[in-house]
Amino acid sequence: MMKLSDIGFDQWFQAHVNDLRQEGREIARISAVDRGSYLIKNQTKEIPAELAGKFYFQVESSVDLPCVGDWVTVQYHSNDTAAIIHEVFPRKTFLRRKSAGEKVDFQMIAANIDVAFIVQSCHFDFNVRRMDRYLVMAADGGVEPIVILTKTDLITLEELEQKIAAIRSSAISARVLALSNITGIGFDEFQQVLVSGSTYCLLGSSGVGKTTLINRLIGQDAFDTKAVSGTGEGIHTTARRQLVVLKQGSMLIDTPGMRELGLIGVGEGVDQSFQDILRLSVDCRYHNCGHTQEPGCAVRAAVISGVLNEDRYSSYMKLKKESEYHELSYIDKRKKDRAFGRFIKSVKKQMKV
Ligand SMILES: Nc1nc2c(ncn2[C@@H]2O[C@H](COP(=O)(O)OP(=O)(O)OP(=O)(O)O)[C@@H](O)[C@H]2O)c(=O)[nH]1
Ligand SMILES: [Mg+2]
Ligand SMILES: [Zn+2]
Repeated sequence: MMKLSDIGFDQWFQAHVNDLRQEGREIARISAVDRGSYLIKNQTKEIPAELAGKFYFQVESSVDLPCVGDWVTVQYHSNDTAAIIHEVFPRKTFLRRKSAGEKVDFQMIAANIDVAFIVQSCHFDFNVRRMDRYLVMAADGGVEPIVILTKTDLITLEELEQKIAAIRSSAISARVLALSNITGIGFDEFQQVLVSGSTYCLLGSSGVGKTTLINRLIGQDAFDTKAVSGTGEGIHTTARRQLVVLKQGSMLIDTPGMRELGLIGVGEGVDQSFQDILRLSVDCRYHNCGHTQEPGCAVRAAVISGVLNEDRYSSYMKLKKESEYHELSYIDKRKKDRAFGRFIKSVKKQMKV
């Protein structure tokens, strides 16, 4: 029989068991999340699970809800064919991004990940600035990143070398693996990275070959993949986040392709999508021009002369404000969290005495 440690439960989590576990509750890991429905995994099986009622009124942020990779306490019912999720263990590491919309919040992608594979296709998808954002995301959650370049069969060796040089020249120090799911070149090196008992997460745009990579590891077409359109744009084939246990003992989480950059980090996403305005702003008189009433503003001038569409200008201003607001509020929130953490620590200390 498998042990919980075979699916990643270690001393770090063990240390929290006494705080969390109550009579009649068992430990399990979230293995799939599809909107509101969950699958959990334990030593013997994978079964559906639901959230305990308290989640619906206690949770303040979506970050407090279980996500794939989380360790939880559960209560089994219906002859152990279903379960209720009660508590979420603290997260050793995590991957998250900013939620879409105006609220200051984050969306969890996966928890308790040892290594994040940042997957980009050599064809169409390759973009070092986007790679940076994923690297920031991994660093934010304490996850080691490894870059994987797929579809090397579609470019020449020389082109591949140029891409790797581009990564290195922008000071990215993460390990870079290149492979083709079609020819299998580079696949052995990728497999050697996988350590039994460790958990990996595949991140990257739609259509880069994340699911194909998993299918290749499993040795069969267990999960759906779909051809990308002529422009190289993916169509979001994978809809849910799912943890797969490989025969050799490591765990791999597949995620749906992420749509756009702006949602990953904080702030810069807007400038990425408004390169035209960014280029215009180079000619603003002041370096820190806000593009509203400042004298010599090249962006305003472009709106007035009709070079820049008024709607595009206002959409840019709106998004810019929103992302700056998010950035500031988030920094505030973090400060408060840290202050609260110190408070809890001091209370605990006093209790020990
Ligand atoms: N030429 C080539 N095609 C590949 C390679 N890897 C994957 N593909 C193809 O790319 C398409 C998309 O692959 P998927 O595995 O569905 O991509 P994904 O990253 O899982 O996409 P989402 O689930 O939408 O996030 C499929 O048609 C694959 O056959 C590769 O190394 N070379
Ligand atoms: Mg997929
Ligand atoms: Zn300006």
